[in-house]
Amino acid sequence: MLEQKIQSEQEILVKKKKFKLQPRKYDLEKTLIIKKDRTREISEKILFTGLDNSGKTSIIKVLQKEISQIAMLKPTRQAQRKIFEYLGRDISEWDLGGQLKYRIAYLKEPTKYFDRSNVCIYVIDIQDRERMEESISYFSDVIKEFRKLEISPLIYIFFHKYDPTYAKNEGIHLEGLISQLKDEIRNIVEEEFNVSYSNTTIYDLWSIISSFSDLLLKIFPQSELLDKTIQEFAKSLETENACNAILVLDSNSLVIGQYFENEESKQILTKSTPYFLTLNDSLEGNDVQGEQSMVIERGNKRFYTDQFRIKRVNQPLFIILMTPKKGEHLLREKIDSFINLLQGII
Ligand SMILES: Nc1nc2c(ncn2[C@@H]2O[C@H](COP(=O)(O)OP(=O)(O)OP(=O)(O)O)[C@@H](O)[C@H]2O)c(=O)[nH]1
Ligand SMILES: [Mg+2]
Repeated sequence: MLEQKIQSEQEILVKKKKFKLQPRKYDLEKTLIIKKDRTREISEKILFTGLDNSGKTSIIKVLQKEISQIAMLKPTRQAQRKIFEYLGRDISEWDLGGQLKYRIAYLKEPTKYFDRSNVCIYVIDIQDRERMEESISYFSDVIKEFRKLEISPLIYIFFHKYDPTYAKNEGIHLEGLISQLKDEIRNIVEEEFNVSYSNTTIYDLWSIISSFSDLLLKIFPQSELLDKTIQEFAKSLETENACNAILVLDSNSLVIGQYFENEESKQILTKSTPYFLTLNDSLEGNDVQGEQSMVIERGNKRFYTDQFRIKRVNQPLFIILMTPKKGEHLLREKIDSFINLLQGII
């Protein structure tokens, strides 16, 4: 049933895609570009921008699993560009150093820095109240450049340095500041841009990984279908195995899909995930699907983990399922058929 439904949705998606990509007959050049792009994969551009010292490079270091380097960071000079792979697609990540001299330079040459951006992550240091006005003013400048370039990238505002102890001590004052900032941002972008907000901190790695994964899933065309598949699979298990949570991650620990029955399950699984990944990495295996699987029981929970490969991606993907311990063991075939479905979509 599930497989059938997913298949028909997949067909619809393929049809939609075909329809969209249908080149006009007389436009030979366009046809060639489309063909080239379909084999080479279109590269997406993600901008990290905001004032100096707001934490942009630190966020990137978390995403690159180079956390130990955060303590030694120096201000970024000009724009630093890196390419990384997400589900077989090349994504270029631009870290725009935020010192005033660089900000002035970017605004002078907007085409060079801002053009063709698919996503703009604007980082605001919420602990630096003295520079709020400056930060909002620069955000407004960046939006103006997007308007001039006639592009409307997805805007992600990271209210950064939302450290657990700071947030606890500041309480409603901090929430007040954030809602005031949201109002100002809404006035600047009006209806033209799609804006999302996240509270992030390097003291909660998940806050960064999940926000970044969320935006990648938005620019990844199959995301809706992928998400549906995971939700449906989780629900199909409910009666027999009562699945509490599922996470599918890539080799950079970025989330490809997720399901959480409730907040408690989310907390348990997201906090324990780094440990499962470390355990998995430290055990040798021959990389055959199923051979890397682990079942771990602790308290009243049971965790199933496995690694699997998909054609377009060089590195293996990782899946973790959490169920109550009291239920029956999950059948291996169920996990295998779920992995097969994912392979079909990704
Ligand atoms: N308390 C706290 N400090 C952070 C956090 N993230 C980064 N920092 C600190 O903020 C400072 C600036 O971080 P960077 O990542 O270099 O800032 P940047 O935005 O890249 O700065 P430029 O490169 O000059 O534009 C460093 O001392 C970091 O350790 C956070 O979540 N909480
Ligand atoms: Mg930097």
